[in-house]
Amino acid sequence: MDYSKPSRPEPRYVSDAVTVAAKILVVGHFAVGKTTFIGSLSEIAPLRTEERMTQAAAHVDDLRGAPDKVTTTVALDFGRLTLSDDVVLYLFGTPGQQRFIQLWEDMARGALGALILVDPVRLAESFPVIELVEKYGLEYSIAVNSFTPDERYDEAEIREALDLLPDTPVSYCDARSRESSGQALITLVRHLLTRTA
Ligand SMILES: Nc1nc2c(ncn2[C@@H]2O[C@H](COP(=O)(O)OP(=O)(O)O)[C@@H](O)[C@H]2O)c(=O)[nH]1
Ligand SMILES: [Mg+2]
Repeated sequence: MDYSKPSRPEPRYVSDAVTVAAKILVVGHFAVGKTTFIGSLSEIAPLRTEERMTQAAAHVDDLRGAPDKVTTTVALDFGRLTLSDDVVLYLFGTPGQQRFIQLWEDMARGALGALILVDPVRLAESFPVIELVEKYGLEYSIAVNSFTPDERYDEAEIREALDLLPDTPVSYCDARSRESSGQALITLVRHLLTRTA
């Protein structure tokens, strides 16, 4: 038994009590932590479609800020999280690279909303992602993935840089932590509930 990992339920099938299933997109630019985030939260072994990056991708995917990254998601990440007795979330991680734009069309269909992961030191890379989410009319919240937890990035500055509406929630998370990622997701779900109520 590996006690270093937080214990989590690993039911293979969704409980019969589940009456609400919601599709949530987890989006963000390259290397912002999408695969890590879904991996932390999913109660089923997350489906990943990672491929080793080739030299050819070095020109396309900007490795600044993630020099150790050796794989990249070529299609999507998929995970599942039972939120309460009757609510289950399906998490779809969508690659942020511009060349995957066609995927968004399919991914956005039927989605309740999107969690946009941002890296506070690479905010400009999030502009095209936010644009896409808005283009598909998805409600969203922002999760600032803190790669350097000791450094506190000012929420007001992030809001201004990303030109967010006052009611767009901003939370801080560490995508490697189930607890922290869960809080960011709950912030999004609360926001979605106020919008659909
Ligand atoms: N320090 C730190 N590293 C992280 C965090 N989230 C992701 N990483 C690392 O950043 C790299 C990119 O993450 P990944 O999930 O593959 O990004 P993706 O391209 O958005 O799917 C990986 O090496 C992760 O282990 C975090 O919150 N803190
Ligand atoms: Mg990925």
